[in-house]
Amino acid sequence: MAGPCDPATLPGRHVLVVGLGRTGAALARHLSARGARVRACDRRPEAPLPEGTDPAVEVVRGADGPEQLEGIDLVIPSPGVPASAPLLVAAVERGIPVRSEIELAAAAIAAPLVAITGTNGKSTTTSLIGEMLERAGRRTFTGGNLGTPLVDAAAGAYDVVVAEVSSFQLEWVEHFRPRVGLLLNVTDDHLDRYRDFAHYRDTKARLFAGQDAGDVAILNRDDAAVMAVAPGLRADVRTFGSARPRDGSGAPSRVAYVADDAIVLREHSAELRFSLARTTLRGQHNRENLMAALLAARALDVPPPVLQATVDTFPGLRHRLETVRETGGVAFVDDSKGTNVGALLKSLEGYGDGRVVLIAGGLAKGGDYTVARPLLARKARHVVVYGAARAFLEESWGGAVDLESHERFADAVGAAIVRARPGDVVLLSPACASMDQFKDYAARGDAFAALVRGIPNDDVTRC
Ligand code: UMA
Repeated sequence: MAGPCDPATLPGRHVLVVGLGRTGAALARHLSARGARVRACDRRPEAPLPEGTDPAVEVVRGADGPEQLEGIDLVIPSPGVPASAPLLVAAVERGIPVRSEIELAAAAIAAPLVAITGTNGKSTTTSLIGEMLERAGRRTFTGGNLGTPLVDAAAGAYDVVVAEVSSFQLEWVEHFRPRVGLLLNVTDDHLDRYRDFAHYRDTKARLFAGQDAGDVAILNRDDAAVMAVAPGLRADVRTFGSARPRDGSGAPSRVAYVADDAIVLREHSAELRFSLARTTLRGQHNRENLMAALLAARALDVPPPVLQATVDTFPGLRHRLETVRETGGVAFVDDSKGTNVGALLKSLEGYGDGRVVLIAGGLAKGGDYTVARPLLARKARHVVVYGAARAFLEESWGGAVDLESHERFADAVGAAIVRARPGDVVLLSPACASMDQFKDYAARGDAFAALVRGIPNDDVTRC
């Protein structure tokens, strides 16, 4: 691979890593092990020094401005650092290359790479694909935005590498070339970071920019914003969607669709059927995740019996429509990972009309939340909003649904519990990020679970 991420060019190169979170720590390890001269900076004075950091790494805490560029010839920002950060703007102005962590990682990984992006469903689909490959006996790395930085895969002996990829990670890629790339869906998200929806979608589409004939691109046929990127692709396109494509519709020769209680994969003239009778993954969005994962695993020749076994037994992800308690006829469901309005819509669709008591709120990420009004009016009996976004949510949804507002998360959960009746679902599907009151979405989900596990058994049936 050409370019500044070529592993052969790293020894002696002066690299600046921006951010000392998970990505920064992994980058510092990777780069210093390959002979680069590393400076790692973080705006937080209290940023912890990652364990096992090579003493040769120059660590600067409490500063992430352009002055850090002195003597530097490659910059690798953490995903949380926006392109508008003064340091990155100055690097571009001075002609110092800026590259994403995933670009550096991919340049060092020899195994075939499967990369999954989309607004929602990435983590579930990534985990499903990883599980399918593991079951097929392949040594598999499963990570990326899911939690373990992709660059960590470079140090292991893997047959295949499966990575969840966020739009943030796609901002600074040029040669990133997954053998199999998946774009699951694109709806409003992160509009506090991007100029508009088109900017966000185009950033996601960069997943395919380095692909060529011989690579595979997997797209959602039912999502117009996804299909808009198809004409520019050089890879072999395969699609999934809810309905069987009509003959002569120009659909590719490999497609997935839903038929009765099964997913059908059409591979040229052959058809494979995967029963959905035993899966615990519910809802239309999970059918999409399953179809995408099946297409990806077939692109890597995983045998059908292994795929059916994974469909039958995959338990789903934590904080993603996870039932944390059922008592008094009420189910308490943690969907804390649903941090945008598209995720809320997909989650609501899985429940009966008028049966949901919804808890939503936290930090809104821009975009139009009024799109949820019709579905909320149908599915939700009551909505409790909380946190920094509560006035915005009240404005977006007020009048469409019975709604109350609380500043503190714990009060919002308490209010939802009081409203619940037998047959209801108390659903935490916040449509917002968590960081106004929590470290991350997982901490918010754990807080929800702790609160609802603390309810005495007969307390939710009294209303
Ligand atoms: N920092 C600066 N200057 C800045 C911004 C941040 O110095 O301008 C510092 C912060 O002080 C902090 C560090 O950078 O110390 C944090 O970097 P980071 O926010 O990039 O976080 P990491 O720990 O490196 O985690 C990142 C992803 N985080 C984000 O994209 C915000 C993790 O995804 C990912 O799991 C991890 O890399 C491994 O790949 C999380 C996420 O929320 C789950 N992702 C978003 C999403 O899924 O919607 C995109």
